[in-house]
Amino acid sequence: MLRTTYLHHGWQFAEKSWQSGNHEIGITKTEWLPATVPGHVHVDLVDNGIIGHPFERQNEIGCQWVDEKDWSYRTTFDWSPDPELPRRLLRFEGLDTICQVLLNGKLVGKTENMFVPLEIDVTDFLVSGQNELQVDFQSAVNVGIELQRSYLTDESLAKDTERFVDRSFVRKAQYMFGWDWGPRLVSCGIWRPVSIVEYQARILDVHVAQTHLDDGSVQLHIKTEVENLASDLKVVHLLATGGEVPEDEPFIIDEPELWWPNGMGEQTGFQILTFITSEEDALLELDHRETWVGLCKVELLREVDKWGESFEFKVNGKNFWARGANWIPDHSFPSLVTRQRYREQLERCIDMGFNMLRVWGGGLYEMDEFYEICDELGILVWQDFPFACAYYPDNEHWQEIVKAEAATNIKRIRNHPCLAIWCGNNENLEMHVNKWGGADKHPSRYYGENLYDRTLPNILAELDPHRPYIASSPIGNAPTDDPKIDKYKGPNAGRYGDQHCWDVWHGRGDWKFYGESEGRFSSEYGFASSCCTSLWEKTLTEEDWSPTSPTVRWHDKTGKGTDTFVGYVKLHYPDPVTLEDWVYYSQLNQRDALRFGVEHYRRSEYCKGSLIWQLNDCWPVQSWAILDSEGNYKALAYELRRLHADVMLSIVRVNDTITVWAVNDGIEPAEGFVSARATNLQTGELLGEWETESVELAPSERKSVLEFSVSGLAVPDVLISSQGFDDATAWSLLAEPKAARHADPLPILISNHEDGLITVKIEAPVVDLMFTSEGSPAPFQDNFVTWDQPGVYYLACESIPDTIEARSLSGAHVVKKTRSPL
Ligand code: BMA
Repeated sequence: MLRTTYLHHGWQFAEKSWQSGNHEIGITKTEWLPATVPGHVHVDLVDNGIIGHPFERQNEIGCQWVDEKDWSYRTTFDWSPDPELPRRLLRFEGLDTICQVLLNGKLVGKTENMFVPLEIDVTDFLVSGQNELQVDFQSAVNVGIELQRSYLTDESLAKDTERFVDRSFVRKAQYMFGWDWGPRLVSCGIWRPVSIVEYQARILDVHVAQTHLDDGSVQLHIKTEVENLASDLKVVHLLATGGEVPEDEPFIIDEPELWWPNGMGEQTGFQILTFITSEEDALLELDHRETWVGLCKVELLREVDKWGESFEFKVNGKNFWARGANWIPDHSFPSLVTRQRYREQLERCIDMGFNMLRVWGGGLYEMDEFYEICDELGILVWQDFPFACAYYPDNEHWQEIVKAEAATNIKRIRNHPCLAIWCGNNENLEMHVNKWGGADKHPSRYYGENLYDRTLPNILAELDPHRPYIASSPIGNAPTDDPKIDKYKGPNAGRYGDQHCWDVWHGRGDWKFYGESEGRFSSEYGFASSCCTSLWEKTLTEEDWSPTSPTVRWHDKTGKGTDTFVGYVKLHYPDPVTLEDWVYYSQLNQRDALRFGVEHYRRSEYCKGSLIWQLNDCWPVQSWAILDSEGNYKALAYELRRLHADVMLSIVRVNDTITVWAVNDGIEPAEGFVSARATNLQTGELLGEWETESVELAPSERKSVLEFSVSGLAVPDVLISSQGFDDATAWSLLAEPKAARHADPLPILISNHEDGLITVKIEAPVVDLMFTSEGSPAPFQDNFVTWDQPGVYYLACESIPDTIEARSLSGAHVVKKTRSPL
């Protein structure tokens, strides 16, 4: 049986120039110090007390030197030969990035690609007894600069060619070089497991290809790649439920149970176990692999129609409204993302009603665990290839590199039913067409095009031919002369293909401009806010505790100065004086922005999906993320459950007229009544009430169901709320939150109602009542709640924390806990 022995013990690391006696005194000398593998050099430097944690205060600046140095890692391990297992590999699942590997002092391998495992045949290099293993990393920054220089020279391009940057020349997660939400921590390290693999024969790949036939049946075709399969050995595939299935011979599953994304059905699947065994002895097992198969077919419709060009997904023959967000790498040092962390993050996505995530091109091909959990939970994955916001070298040499990288990762991911679509890159086409930063310094051609238009589609045609592929996002074939198209140009134009709507935030600013987006599928749009207070507590010291302190500003990479960022919030909310104000108001403004945006897209007759920028953060920062880097819910996260529900209500106000819309993006029709009421914000007094007749909504139907006038009502005093169907709700103030006249912040009584439920008693209406416990969102099912009547309310909760703080738009509330029933 194949044996894997992990080599994760006894590692040490040191700065390389020190070993050769060339160190710069006072800056770079470190001795051989204990290291963690898998890991990253910054983490080892923190653990050894050499640098402060780069996430804290402004330590990021102080550790930039780390990336300009070369680093070595070494360990020893004992090994003795096993004649039953004559083949011996040293397998690195991931090396970050440019390095050479020495075994017992001999150079045995090299790599320059973080995304591809390195396997080295060490049969001739291992010695019986103690072995010495060393990995020498070269600075990715220095190598990138050198490669960039020579490539630009060879191509006769100017040194300062726009967006043809050093990172384009290193096959390493691009966000590590710094992004507009992430620190620049380029780093290096043995970032994935390392092992000695010993075997006689082994399985390299199992591909379970699916063809969905018109009669509803599914044809499966299993093909296995093996190494060293002697003539007396064979490959066998068994269903976990019993029975054998053939190798390289198509077979049909009649009446299959299909795999569906969240909200459309079950995530059904089955396990196929593949063995290398012997012709004579069926119990002999030389290697095995498990493949989880879910039967699912995703299509992407991009058809010319009366509005322009569609962009709509279909799963198992059914059109659906895609809802979710963009996933960035979940940590600045991706070796630290555990299976548990993936699970927590992805379960949060389900809680927020997602059915799709886009793995963005400035990051990674994620680890197997990510796709496994997406399979299990029903989250479709839009997978970008890792190229973003830059030109890339694309001559034959680079085409070969990208081909090999893509092939490895396509094979690794393609069996997952969650995988919906491949995309060549993030925004590179749009960058080239719209000449970001000004036309003069752009190269005349679209460098990288060979990769996205030739290398990637060719290798996909070979290895994963049935999955949709787009060459870039955004993409769309808008005519250049249609005056009706929104202000975006080229691939980002409205009404043609998907859109990244950055007119809001980067362009004209305020979120009201979402109302002008004509996206057929909004694959990126977002509004930034602060992380939660408890995360600031881990990041700042007392002197930093203000919304405009240099450290708080450092943890904002959005490219907007304080005045603009705070200004966006102040358009709607009061002046944030304290950091706590800033957390609260900026998160509410983000919530309002995406409420407005998601509702706009869901009311649209032609938009078929929304992927918010961005789900997560890789460090403590103010960004567009829905969850801060500790996974804390920002205000928007709670609201997304409502915004992503199949049946959603949306309140639209134009002058004195209120229209309530109802939208059904579920697979079942909906029927019910919709009502609305206007109440006084200070007292809860009823000012008006309206109701529909019974309303029917077919799947995919959206329409206005109720219209009424609020003329004569005192705008600052009014809250409009609406409810309908089973449990759809919506609310809106008539005034801007900063201009509304709220009740005074009266004390709030909280009592334990029964296990898992608390009662909350309020004496006056509350708007956006936020419960926290020591700065983190309180462990209540709902938060940022709005209740338009004084009274007693129930909240599901995991536990009642010892301390509870509460604030609403009225101000801070005194919270009194009582044991008596309310
Ligand atoms: C788009 C993304 C990211 C970026 C975001 C916010 O360009 O693809 O590159 O972080 O907008 O600016």
